[in-house]
Amino acid sequence: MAKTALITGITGQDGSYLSELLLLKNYKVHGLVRRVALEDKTHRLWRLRGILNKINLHAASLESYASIVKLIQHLKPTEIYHLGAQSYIDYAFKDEFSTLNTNINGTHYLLSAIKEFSPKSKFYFAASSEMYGKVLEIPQTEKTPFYPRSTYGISKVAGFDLTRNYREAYNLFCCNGILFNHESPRRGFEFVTRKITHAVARIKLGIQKDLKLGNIEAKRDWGHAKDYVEAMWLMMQQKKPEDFVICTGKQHSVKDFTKLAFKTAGLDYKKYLKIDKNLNRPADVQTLLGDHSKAKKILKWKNKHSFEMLVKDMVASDLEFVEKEGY
Ligand code: NDP
Ligand code: GDR
Repeated sequence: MAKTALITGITGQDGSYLSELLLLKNYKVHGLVRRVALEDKTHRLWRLRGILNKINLHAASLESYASIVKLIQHLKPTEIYHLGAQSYIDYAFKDEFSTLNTNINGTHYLLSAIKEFSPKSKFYFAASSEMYGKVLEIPQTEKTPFYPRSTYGISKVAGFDLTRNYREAYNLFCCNGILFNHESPRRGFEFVTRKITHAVARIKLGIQKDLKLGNIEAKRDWGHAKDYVEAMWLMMQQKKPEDFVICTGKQHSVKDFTKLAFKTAGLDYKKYLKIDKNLNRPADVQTLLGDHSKAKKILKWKNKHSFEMLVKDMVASDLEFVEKEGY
């Protein structure tokens, strides 16, 4: 019988790639979406447009236990991938309360509903390298203590602990993927990599003059989202639920990304980059670098895309996008 997967956050970057991967593996794919998404498919479901007739979308809310219970009771999915979250860190500083409410309660509601109504469902939680925040060790592994620097990071630590606790207390199959930054042509425009590649394309095509960025010295371990959704699936196929760091083990600064993105389009970043201090965060994460030895050993996972391949993919895609859409 075909496996069934329920994905929260299916409209996002990772949700769309994961859906495509699971469809290739013959899963029946279901997604939890906000009701408004079904009313405005062109804008809100753009990442899913190629597979809309192959997946099932259900209107529900991460803020409503009742709506989650109804869905879990009805579907009793083989696997649940919980990717839905307020994931933008600048916004977490602007609205701490909704970030904490959605991210912590959403995770708790799902776990509680699984325990009560579908204890055989496997559960994946989208934890994050943001949990390491002001890093206490370099590189970061599954054993590195957390020191979050935003309500987003705090909400992910809470989700991580809830997931681990439900695994230990109720013997459920629950695992945490501690994923480092991963990007793609489907990245939201508010995140720095997409902001850069979109601006590069607009500058190249003469519709933007410069690019304003905040902290360009921040360093990240950037991978490609296509590789990272494979790791999520692999975690769910193990005999034993465990937590894994997923990263490339290579680090670059925002400035490095900018330089390479402009160079890929045949431009010199120095002519266009402007620093805007208003874009700095009240508390930023200055450096992140992961160690994926455990994933390599147990999941046999490693990233296929290099940093250079990622930048090239995003710039090429944005040049095509801007040329076609004109914005
Ligand atoms: P996106 O921001 O692209 O997608 C977030 C998803 O969550 C969207 O589908 C969004 O739906 C949904 N969502 C947000 N708020 C709510 C809500 N109140 N109710 C229901 N759904 C909601 O994120 P990514 O795909 O990049 O990331 C997926 C997950 O992985 C997130 O949990 C993120 O925090 C985490 N993560 C991401 C990393 C990365 O580098 N990309 C690294 C580590 C962790 P809608 O379209 O309706 O807004
Ligand atoms: P991050 O990603 O905060 O790491 O969270 P983001 O791309 O937003 O920022 C990365 C770094 O770039 C610096 N920066 C800017 N960032 C943005 N967005 N816009 C700017 O103009 C700008 N200028 C400099 C930031 O200060 C920061 O240091 C992402 C999200 O996907 C989370 O959900 C996920 O958990 C983590 O990655 C891992």
